Amino acid sequence: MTRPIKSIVVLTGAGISAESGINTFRASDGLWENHSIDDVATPEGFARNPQLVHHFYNRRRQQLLNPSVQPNPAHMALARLEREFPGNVLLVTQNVDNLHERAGSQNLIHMHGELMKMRCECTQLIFASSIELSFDNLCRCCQEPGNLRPHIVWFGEMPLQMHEITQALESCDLFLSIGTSGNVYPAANFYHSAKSHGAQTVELNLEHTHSDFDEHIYGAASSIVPAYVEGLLRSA
Ligand code: BV8
Repeated sequence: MTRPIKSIVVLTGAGISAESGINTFRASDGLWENHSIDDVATPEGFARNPQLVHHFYNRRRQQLLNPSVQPNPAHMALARLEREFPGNVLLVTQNVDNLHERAGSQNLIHMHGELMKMRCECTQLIFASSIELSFDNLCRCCQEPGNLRPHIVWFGEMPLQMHEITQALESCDLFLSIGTSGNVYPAANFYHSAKSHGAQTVELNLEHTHSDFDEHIYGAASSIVPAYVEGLLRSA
């Protein structure tokens, strides 16, 4: 007997933004723009060659700002779920794009950071990022070059707001995983935490992953997510 649904946690990954034209992490076989993950998505890589890493994120920022990249019906459906569901909906995304907020989602945690923000390594102050960030940019706090980095969680760094996420996973009644391969931790363990605290767990993805969710719904996010949200709202 499943308990009534009063609280929902949704985890999204790169697959929800694929139909908006943003490459997924896996489809590049762990290579982005022909760069190895170690070179462009680790603190060691940034220390070795900050200009290479700034160039890598500048290109992804430019892509995100292309007018052809817009929220798709899956992003819109999750914003509708937050607006219309008679309970709490927390959206945790692994994605660093801003498509969820542009679709209207507000109760949103970017656990891997945000492409459109930069951070001073001395003061930890966060600023809206200019499109082109380079080693020479001065941070507004220290007024010195060389302190700014993308506000991105790299491999080997602690994801953001893990305390809030853990609390939500332990108290939710329904956990939805959308468009993620479950290859990156600790996000890949979230369903297990929710399930062990009695939540129903549903995976909505293009292909099967290795996790034993209670329910699997396969297909393209822009069609399966709106349909699933419609059903959830009708039965609420
Ligand atoms: C940490 C920012 C500890 C960068 C990213 C346990 C075991 C093994 C390894 C580890 C472990 N614990 C920690 C690790 C190390 C590491 C890790 O998990 N490595 C992996 C590769 C094995 N984890 C970390 O380092 C994390 N930190 O654990 O810190 C710690 C503790 C104390 C103190 C300090 C530290 C930090 C990880 C964060 C890395 N940063 N992003 C950037 O984006 O530039 S991760 C990166 O991968 C992206 O954020 C991406 O979103 C994310 C996950 O990938 P997915 O979103 O799942 O994307 P993917 O392409 O893989 O899958 C897409 C899916 O969508 C597919 O299934 C596909 O079928 C589907 N799909 C495609 N199209 C559609 C679709 N579905 C529906 N519709 C479609 N149209």
